[in-house]
Amino acid sequence: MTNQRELANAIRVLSMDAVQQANSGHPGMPMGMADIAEVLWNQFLKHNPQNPHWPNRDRFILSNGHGSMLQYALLHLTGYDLKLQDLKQFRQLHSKTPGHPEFGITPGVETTTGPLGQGLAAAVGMALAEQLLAHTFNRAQYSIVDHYTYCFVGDGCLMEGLSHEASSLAGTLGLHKLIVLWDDNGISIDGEVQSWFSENIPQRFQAYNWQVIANIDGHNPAEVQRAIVTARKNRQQPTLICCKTIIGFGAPSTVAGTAECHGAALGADNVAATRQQLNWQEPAFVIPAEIYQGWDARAKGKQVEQQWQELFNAYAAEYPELAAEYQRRLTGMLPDAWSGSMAEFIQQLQSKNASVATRKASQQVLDHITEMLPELFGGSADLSGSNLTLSKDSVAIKPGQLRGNYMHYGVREFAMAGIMNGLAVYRGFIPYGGTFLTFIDYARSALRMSAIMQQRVIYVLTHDSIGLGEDGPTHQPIEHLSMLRLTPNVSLWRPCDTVETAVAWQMALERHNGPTVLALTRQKVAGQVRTAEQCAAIQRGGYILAEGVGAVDFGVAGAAAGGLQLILLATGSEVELAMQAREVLQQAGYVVRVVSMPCVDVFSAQSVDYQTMVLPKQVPKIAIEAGATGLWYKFVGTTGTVIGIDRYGESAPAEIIYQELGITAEHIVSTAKKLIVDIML
Ligand SMILES: Cc1ncc(C[n+]2csc(CCOP(=O)(O)OP(=O)(O)O)c2C)c(N)n1
Ligand SMILES: [Mg+2]
Repeated sequence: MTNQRELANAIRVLSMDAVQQANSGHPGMPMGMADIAEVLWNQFLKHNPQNPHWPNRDRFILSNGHGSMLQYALLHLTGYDLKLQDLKQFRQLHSKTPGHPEFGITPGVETTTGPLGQGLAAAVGMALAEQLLAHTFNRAQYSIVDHYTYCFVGDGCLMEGLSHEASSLAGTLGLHKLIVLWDDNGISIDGEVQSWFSENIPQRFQAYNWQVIANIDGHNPAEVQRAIVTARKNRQQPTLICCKTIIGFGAPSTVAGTAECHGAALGADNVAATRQQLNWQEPAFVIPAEIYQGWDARAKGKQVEQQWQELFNAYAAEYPELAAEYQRRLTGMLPDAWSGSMAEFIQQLQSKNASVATRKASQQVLDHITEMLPELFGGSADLSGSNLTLSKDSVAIKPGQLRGNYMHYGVREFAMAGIMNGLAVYRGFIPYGGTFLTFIDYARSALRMSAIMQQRVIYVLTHDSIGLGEDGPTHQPIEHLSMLRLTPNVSLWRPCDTVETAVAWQMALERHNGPTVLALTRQKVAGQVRTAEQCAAIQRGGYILAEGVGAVDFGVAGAAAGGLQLILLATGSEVELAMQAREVLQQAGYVVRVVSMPCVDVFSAQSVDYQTMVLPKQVPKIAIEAGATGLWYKFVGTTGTVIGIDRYGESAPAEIIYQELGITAEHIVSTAKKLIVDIML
């Protein structure tokens, strides 16, 4: 029989050897948390290594993701499809063992972690997802959704402000199946943390309404085991287990307990000394059969999944509709009625052609879709009335009442985004959350994680320009639209009216490989007239909204030859200005086309033929957007002009700021005349 320490030592040697082989990585944390991980995984974690997607598995999140070798060792040892060969490829190109755990790359990795604190926020999202699904789908005798979410955090995670935001929400909502284990090793990269991290963590978490189990020796399996038992018994609060550990446990005392072993290979001598100290006989990457046996979780995993499957089959027999809906939710497919209903709705909006703010239009969309899409889970960072994220069918969750489809996140943009990531990777939900566009900066790193993980998270970002008016430069986004467009995998829509807003929502919901930002106006914008063909073309991201009168249609790319003199290219609230300017220019005898481009990334993915039909190369162009100008030169070229804003805004009524910064129809007209004359010269 192997003892628990020997099982844990397998993690230690695999971690130090993989880091040594890569000459890169973090051995200290896996060596320090190995005993805790051994207890959790061998005695508590409910999972099936042969099916990492089994929906009722416990979730395990390594928020201190730099210790990735801990997770890889666990996955390998318990029988996931992660071979020794994969561990030997630690941190190498295209391996299944990247530097930090990455969602979608390694079986068993639930979410990407590495930016400290974000794993904890995602874990809160997953624990919330579990409760929400349980409330929707469980029936008497049938707890088909019933599992724990375990999360490892380091000092760094708890230093990050995000841990405050996320833990505060978890405590307030009483997410009792969330169990967090803190690696209290007193060390971070710069050394001993007492000079920069000295608050009383147990008291801090008690103040959040957590159960705190303090002073656990993280190298004493019996203590850790008892703490987890206590944690699981709590029906009201999440639990923090504070585990005192020694970073690099097992390594020589010159290294263990110091920042030395945080993020560098131990070195051949120290690796050899550690082997001796741990009494580990085998060479690198050799694990004795009895150690594998002690870890192998496949038989038990298969059995627990099978038991659950039997329960689910009985449930499906008694509640066939619920079971089918549960399965639909997990696949992420929209309901059958979806596309027909949306097409009809968009037609109606076009025929009404109302002039409303696009944030209001967005709310109209939500009123139409929320009942139809129970997977929608909305929220706002305390700006529900401004973002207009509440629909007539929204039900806000509250402590003790986790039945609902909306969350008041409070003023916690970062946690909102991090929690939405947790909900999205969990599956069964399409999270959307609102704040002002400018405050996406607070959530930026979590939005980047939605993008890296290609998750369907919808950011409803209102007050999208100086058009918000009096609140002034701190609230007026300038560089944000460009920043978001530059972020890979993010799709950004800046619709100009109700119809484009509805299409933007449709595209966001039907997108399965990344987050979408909806940039919406605070102020009213004019409804635009469209033919059915133009309505359909919105889905291409950019389209001809108004053709130059007098232009002869010579077919694709022939418009320039047909007398078209200028293209005004605009997005969102500036489309209306472009239309006004076109009117004046047409009256003066110029032949001017207006192109509306609500979504640059979708337009850029169209065929070259389509793109050049909409924006023929030879025709001079002016792009107009109330934001940073740089990116628009890609479309207008060196001969074109961009009317935008490359400075901070002002506090004043919106019309006055538009005047002051030259975002007006008059300025477009004068710029256009000058451009046409210059080109003729
Ligand atoms: C947001 C963020 N900032 C900085 C880093 C770089 N970083 C990685 S680990 C670490 C120290 C973390 O300390 P701790 O959690 O105590 O880890 P330990 O040294 O105990 O393993 C830092 C600063 C990061 N990964 N994420
Ligand atoms: Mg530490």
